[in-house]
Amino acid sequence: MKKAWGATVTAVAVGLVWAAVPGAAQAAEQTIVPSRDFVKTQSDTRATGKYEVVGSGLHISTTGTTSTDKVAEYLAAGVPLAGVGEPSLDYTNTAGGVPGFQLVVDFDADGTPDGILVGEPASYGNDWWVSDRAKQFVKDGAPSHDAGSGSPNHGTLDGWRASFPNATVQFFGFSLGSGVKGDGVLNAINFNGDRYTFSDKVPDTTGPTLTCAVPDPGPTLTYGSTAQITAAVTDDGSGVSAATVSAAADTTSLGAKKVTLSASDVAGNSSSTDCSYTIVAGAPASVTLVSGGGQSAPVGTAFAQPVKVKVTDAGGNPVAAVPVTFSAPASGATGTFVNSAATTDDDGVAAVTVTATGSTGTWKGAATVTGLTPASFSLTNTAAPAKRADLKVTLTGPAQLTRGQSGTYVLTVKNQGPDTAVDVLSSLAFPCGVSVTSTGGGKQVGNLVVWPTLASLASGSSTTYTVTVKATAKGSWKVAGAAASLKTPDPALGSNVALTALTVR
Ligand SMILES: [Ca+2]
Ligand SMILES: [Ca+2]
Ligand SMILES: [Ca+2]
Repeated sequence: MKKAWGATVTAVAVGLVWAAVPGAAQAAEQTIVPSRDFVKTQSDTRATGKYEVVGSGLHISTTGTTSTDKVAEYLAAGVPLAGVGEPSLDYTNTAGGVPGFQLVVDFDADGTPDGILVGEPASYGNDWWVSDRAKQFVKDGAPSHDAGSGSPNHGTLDGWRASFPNATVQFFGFSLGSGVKGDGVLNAINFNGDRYTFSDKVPDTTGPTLTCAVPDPGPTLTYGSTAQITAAVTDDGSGVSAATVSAAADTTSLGAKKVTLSASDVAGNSSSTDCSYTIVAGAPASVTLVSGGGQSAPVGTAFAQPVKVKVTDAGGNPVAAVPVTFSAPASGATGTFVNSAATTDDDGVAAVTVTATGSTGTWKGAATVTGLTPASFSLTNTAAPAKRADLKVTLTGPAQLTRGQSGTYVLTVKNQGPDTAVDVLSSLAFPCGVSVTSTGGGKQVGNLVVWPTLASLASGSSTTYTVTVKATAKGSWKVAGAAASLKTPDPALGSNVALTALTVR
């Protein structure tokens, strides 16, 4: 035995996970997969020894009688020696020697193996012996030291259990050799109440892997289209029963969706995954007027509400990001658009602001989407209301002058709106008791000063004229200032004249 028993049990015990280890009370059929379950750190199969799974058995053989003729393999146990019963090998011998049962035992329960109990019923019945390499306390504590067994230190398992009540079996297995030529089939190992047969296949206990054929969060599929959501199926165990699985996509409504796809492997394990996809609106199928038709607006002004049209697909779903071109008649009653090339929003709506232009009357505009019948809308241009400008005149000047004295008058004309006053004519009339000495740019006709027509006076603006006079005759007089637009009606003419009194002494 070349193995170091000091190898820690915990490191290798995980190599074999029993499907069900309820204890000897519930004996079970177990399967050993050598490639998975034989504990590699314990293996002592040498160069000219070999094993292979044949059916549910393990064919073992050695080719000669040298030291390399040995087949010895172990499985993790970790159970009390007290409970393992009478382990045995179910072996069909073809030729030569037969294997013995091997129990790697931690006799003092300190976690470290101390020796191997060997059972060779063909030679010694139910007598189990330990080799000379076992620890001294094991050999000393052997139930019997009588001759006639495999070594001087031996006994029945019950005897060993009585001597070492806390002993634990860390590994169990079999050994043929070394130096023994043999050939046969190990049909089964009976241990701890269970019967272990062999298989060269690791049992497949996990379902296949499904990979959605489309990445998260999924592809976009068109409303109303026919589409399959698929998943690729792989299984590195028993293999898949179908390479792909699929389900029809639900394209009857918009939005994010998912479908659960399931698949099975050959061993019957199944698994599933959620495949996500998103349904979006289809191609534009119609453009219709939403609002804004039927409005009226004076020529030159914007219609109060924008004209809105909606683009939908065949299912009536709004289609976003569709270019819409608005158009109006080239002449006559028509309109202009703030931006005639619009694009639908997420609600499928494109809107445009329209200004009435050209002549009065009802006209028809169109919203056009390539390939679709345009949506039309009617708008009415009404006559622009007359302009109005309320001019207000104020006049300042001296209330008294003595003969020979000069005075200054300031005429202020203010446009109180709302529109621009066009062609504003202003004048200032003086009594005969004064003579005009400076007209402030105006033209004098007798004692009347008239200024050149002012082309326009914007709403809120004002203009002033300054005239100087000299008193020439005693008396009480009035000075009158006036202004009027020759083109723009004034709704309050009373404010267009201003008078101020003058006494000359
Ligand atoms: Ca020990
Ligand atoms: Ca599988
Ligand atoms: Ca006025």
